[in-house]
Amino acid sequence: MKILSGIQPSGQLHIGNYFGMMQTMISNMESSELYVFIVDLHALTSVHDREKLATGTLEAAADFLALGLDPDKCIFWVQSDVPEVCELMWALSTISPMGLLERCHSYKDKVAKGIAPSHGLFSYPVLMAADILLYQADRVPVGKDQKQHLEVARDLAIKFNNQYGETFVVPEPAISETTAIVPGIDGQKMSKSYGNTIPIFLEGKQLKKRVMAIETDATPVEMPKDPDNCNLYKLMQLFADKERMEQIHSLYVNGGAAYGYLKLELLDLLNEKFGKAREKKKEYLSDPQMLRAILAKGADKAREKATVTLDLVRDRIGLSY
Ligand code: AQP
Repeated sequence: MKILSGIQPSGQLHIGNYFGMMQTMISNMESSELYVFIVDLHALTSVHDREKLATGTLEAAADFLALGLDPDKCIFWVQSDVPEVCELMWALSTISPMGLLERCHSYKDKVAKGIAPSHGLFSYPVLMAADILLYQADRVPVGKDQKQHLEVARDLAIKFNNQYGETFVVPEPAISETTAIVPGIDGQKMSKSYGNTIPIFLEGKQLKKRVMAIETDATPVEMPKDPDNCNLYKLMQLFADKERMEQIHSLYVNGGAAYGYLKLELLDLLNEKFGKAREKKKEYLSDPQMLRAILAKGADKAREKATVTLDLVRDRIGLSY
């Protein structure tokens, strides 16, 4: 089984990225043929600062490795190091119905949030389809926000196969119900571009400030509260064990849940979960040459796979003469 997923180096990676995708990818390392990549070409749709993109790419790589990804047990690379993906994107663009792309809500959401409405942002789902189809992935673990983009990839694979003959594996999304949409500190989807994240690698006072800023309502401590409508409760669920969550649930429904106290508990749980990884990340970042070497080796492996698919595609569509 080939499992593939990518992450944008468009800002500090956050616990939504971790629970929505990174954790699943790392846990699949032993049992699958795993493809993990840093999608810097996608990040170009929102990051136009050279330094930010270049640094963000190395940082995202360090994040993944520090969290436990073993580059010897997967193919781990940077998207732009395998430019074959751009050629496949073009081929797919020529069969992508405008209506299909116009229905994608992520484009509209991002424009509404102030990201410039470029052609690149609009055609993001076609590049994502190329990412997936180039490596013939069977499954793609993503958060719920990417479900529609996965459907575009499936539609394009089916359309291409029908038009030119069996070529692509039709990929399946893998979305965990419990972590499908991790809320940000303001209750919207946690998102780098919304400024509402809890970054995985934030620490000390800055992390405390962010956790204490989680928005909650003004219900007094002793009054019952609705856990299903509480942002803090949803975040606690990601970290606390089952027994503690039962106690917290009872405090919510019967009264007695103190938001300030729970936030401090969440802070402890965050430090416990990510403390070691933070130290490891510093080690990786202290040796950027080693990071680059790991990524270059991964790109070589990825390109070998990409070339096989692209040769087949070129032949199917008439680009080999
Ligand atoms: N809040 C979230 N809950 C669950 N999963 C999430 N993901 C992102 N946010 C959440 C999943 O993380 C993976 C990598 O995402 P990405 O960085 O490539 O792009 P994104 O989904 O657009 O993430 P952001 O933080 O919202 O980035 P910006 O603001 O730059 O667009 C994906 O599988 C995603 O589903």
